[in-house]
Amino acid sequence: MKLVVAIVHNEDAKVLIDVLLKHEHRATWLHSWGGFLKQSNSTVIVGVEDDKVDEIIGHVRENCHSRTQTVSPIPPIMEPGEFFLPYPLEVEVGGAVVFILPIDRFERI
Ligand code: 2BA
Repeated sequence: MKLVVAIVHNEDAKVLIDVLLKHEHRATWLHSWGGFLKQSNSTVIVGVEDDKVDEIIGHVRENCHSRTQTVSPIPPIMEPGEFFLPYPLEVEVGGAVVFILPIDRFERI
């Protein structure tokens, strides 16, 4: 068994969860926070049999889309007389960042 951990855009998480449930998978939606952008994102975790992992990744691929986001850099600590012209920086986020972890043991109690 594997744990698929997918970090996705908030707007894609609901659609992804709906698709997973429609295909009779169980999933958990965690609200998370990107370390670089300091913006909210979503972590979807799915425990599945090994032979279902590719299907789950297929659903993620179909339903999670990349986006360009603009970040305003934090001004550095300035010495008197120094100049800093902040300019927005564009980064491409996602479609999804996916980790696949082995599960030693699974129990529903
Ligand atoms: P954030 O950390 O907020 O990163 C958002 C996007 O900013 C990243 O998109 C990437 O394009 C860019 N970025 C991140 N760190 C950077 C850096 N040091 N320098 C330049 N650009 C940087 P994605 O790679 O698609 O990542 C989307 C979100 O997935 C991340 O949000 C983070 O929450 C998670 N993530 C990505 N890689 C991870 C990893 N190795 N471990 C844990 N979480 C990860």
